[in-house]
Amino acid sequence: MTSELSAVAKRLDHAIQSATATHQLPADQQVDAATGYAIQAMGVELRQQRGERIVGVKLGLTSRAKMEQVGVDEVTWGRLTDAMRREEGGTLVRADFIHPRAEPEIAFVLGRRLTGDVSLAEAALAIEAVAPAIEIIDSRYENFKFSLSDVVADNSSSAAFFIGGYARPDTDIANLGMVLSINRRPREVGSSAAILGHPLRSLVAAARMTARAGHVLEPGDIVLAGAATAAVPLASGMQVEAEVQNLGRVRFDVR
Ligand code: 0L1
Ligand code: MG
Repeated sequence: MTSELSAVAKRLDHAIQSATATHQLPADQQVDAATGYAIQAMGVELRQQRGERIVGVKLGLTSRAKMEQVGVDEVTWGRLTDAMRREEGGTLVRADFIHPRAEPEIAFVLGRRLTGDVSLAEAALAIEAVAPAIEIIDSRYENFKFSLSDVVADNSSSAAFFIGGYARPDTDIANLGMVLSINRRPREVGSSAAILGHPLRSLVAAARMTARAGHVLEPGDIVLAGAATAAVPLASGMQVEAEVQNLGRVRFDVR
């Protein structure tokens, strides 16, 4: 069984490295979500063997708009590595990805360890800074089609991320306007309240869900809280910008 899971992890890792889509697990070989997370851990281990370092986690499918876009209705999480982080204002090379999409998010940076069942107040106290962010998702599956366990195995589609300037940890993030613009025109508009009702709930969920897999959120870790809107497919030549009210902007160009 372990060797079969490891083969799936290797196949997904090859899809990442070669920027070519692969197939979902066939219907009669589908696994449960816990097994999906085991495959995810094996895949991230392959990245670590190449020298990548885990720098945080992302929460996925935290808004109704996102769940409807892909037809999966459970919150998921994935691991972020240093190699996935891109410089704010920089360039994303389209050819490095299969069918990338961008989505506007809020990022937390932790100032202290956060793990297990924590309250909203404990989560708030663990935040060192908040920032506007863009996550690049790039399902490794053909046609962006997957089940819950497929997407979990695929590190919740995470491919890259950009983080803007940091704001104070006590910034009110309950209901901030979030706009994703392409070539300076708004394409997706939402509110941070669409992220589980309040982005802080994502942090609580991150502490709880990661602990279940034995993963602890440490000081300095980044937590991407999830998108407020549907994700936008990217093409070469696009200028992409996310603006989060009171937090500021983050942008990049697609080459
Ligand atoms: O970050 C996200 O919400 C994406 C989670 C996985 C589903 C997708 O690929 O859209
Ligand atoms: Mg996301």
